[in-house]
Amino acid sequence: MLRVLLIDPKVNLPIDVRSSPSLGLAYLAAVSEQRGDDVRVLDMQSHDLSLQQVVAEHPPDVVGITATTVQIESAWRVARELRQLTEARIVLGGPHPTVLPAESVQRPEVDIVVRSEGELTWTDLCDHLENGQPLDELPGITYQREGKVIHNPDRAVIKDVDVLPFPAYHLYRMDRYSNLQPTLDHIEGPSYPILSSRGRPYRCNYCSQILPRGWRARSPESVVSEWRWLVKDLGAAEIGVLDDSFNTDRQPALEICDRIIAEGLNHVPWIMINGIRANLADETLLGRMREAGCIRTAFGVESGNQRILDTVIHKQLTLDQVREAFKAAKAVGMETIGFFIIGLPGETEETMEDTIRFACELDPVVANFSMATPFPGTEMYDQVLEQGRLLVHDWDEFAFFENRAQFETDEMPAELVERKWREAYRRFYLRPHRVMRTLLRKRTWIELPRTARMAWRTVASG
Ligand code: B12
Repeated sequence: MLRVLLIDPKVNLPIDVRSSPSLGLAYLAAVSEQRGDDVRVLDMQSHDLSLQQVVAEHPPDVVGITATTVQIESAWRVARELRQLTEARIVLGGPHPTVLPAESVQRPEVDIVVRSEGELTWTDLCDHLENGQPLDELPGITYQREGKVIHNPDRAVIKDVDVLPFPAYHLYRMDRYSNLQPTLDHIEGPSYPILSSRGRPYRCNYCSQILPRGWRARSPESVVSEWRWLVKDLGAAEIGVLDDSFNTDRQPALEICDRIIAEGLNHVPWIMINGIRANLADETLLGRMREAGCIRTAFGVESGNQRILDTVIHKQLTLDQVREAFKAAKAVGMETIGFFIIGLPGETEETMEDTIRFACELDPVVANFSMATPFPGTEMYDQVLEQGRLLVHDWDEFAFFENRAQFETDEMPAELVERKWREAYRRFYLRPHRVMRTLLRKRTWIELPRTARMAWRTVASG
């Protein structure tokens, strides 16, 4: 038994990231408890406890810190502070350290990086640390030995994801979270995330992927038993499906919906947070999802220009398929969210214009325009280093809802991308029927001060 502390460091972003607990850490906490460890989770986003307080109450043997790119500097700060407070081994994991493990282990405040999927490596690592075994045979980690960075071989992914325990939400203060999409809904009661599959069969050039290509679905029985637990035992008032590709295979997706309906769990609303594949979203599937309680789905549209979709981001999607999917979702009474990217490498003013027009044509409830962000480890990152100029230098700035373009090329200056991005928001949201629709949503009034602040930031920065 080890005393384990798992930390989700703070990140400064204009969006609300206190929506729900980090699923990755909740899974790690669950497997650690299964191993017999005494686990504590600290979500620095939503808890105001100091590290001193937590370490004093729960002196850890090992600390695990999660980090995306925009969170990594904060993760290092936390690790530095912990170094002063405890002798515990400090381990980093998550999207950023997975792609740049050496960068973290070369820092004196970090001992080990766990790369990619974490559950098996984490429990194996805890076994090794507890028994004082050497780390050289342990797959999936990077560490330093005698001043040299050692990358042990990769660990194979978990083939049967059904074997994992349910995430350890009892270690979270659920009252500290808002609901999953607080600008759209006001839901009394806790919101929980769920993951029905891991990975994705497609590989778009902008997408940060830490798992090898491939898609592993849980069985519908396993997914629905977790769903039942969330609704009946934990009192979920809302569920957010976080899959990268929920509808890669429509048969299990349909079966999940059928079981939710058959068990009468469909009174609890759920939303697809991360987008489903538009080319696989027909009216039958969407209708069944709606019947099972899904009130809203996102689609990763990215661009309104077919050349950009085909040759730049390899999206394997046609604009007509996207049109059909939005039509089908609206036909079954589901709300839609569209994710769009402005300023992809190779874009021109015309292609960005196509994206703005396409967003207006599709007319989702929410259009999310992000400026293209080249995350390390992606094809886009390499492309930008080769053909363009990176304009941001701190990892803190790799967030795509800021007002600044993060790179430019000779053909696509930052000023143009920033102008089209602001234009996208103005033109999408300031259409008269949009303004009416926004005003008619009950939630709008509760959110008005915050929305006004965001809108002012966008417009004033022009
Ligand atoms: C849901 C989600 C969100 C939610 C988070 C809700 C929440 N409370 O968790 C919201 C909407 C708030 C969000 C926000 C953002 N997100 Co987000 N999000 C996701 C999404 C779709 C799922 C995350 C998830 O739960 N995965 C499932 C769990 C099981 O996997 P995991 O988190 O990776 O954890 C596993 C491993 O990474 C590892 N691991 C993780 N941490 C640790 C720590 C230790 C110690 C160890 C040993 C192992 C380990 O083990 C875990 C279990 O296997 C991912 C895409 C994806 N498929 O992962 C993007 C993703 C994580 N998000 C991304 C981004 C960019 C953002 C934003 C920065 C967007 C922005 N505004 O600019 C923000 C900031 C988030 C932040 N905290 O820094 C990127 C990160 C890329 C990068 N290199 O940084 C991803 C990968 C999407 C992508 N493909 O590009 N996001």
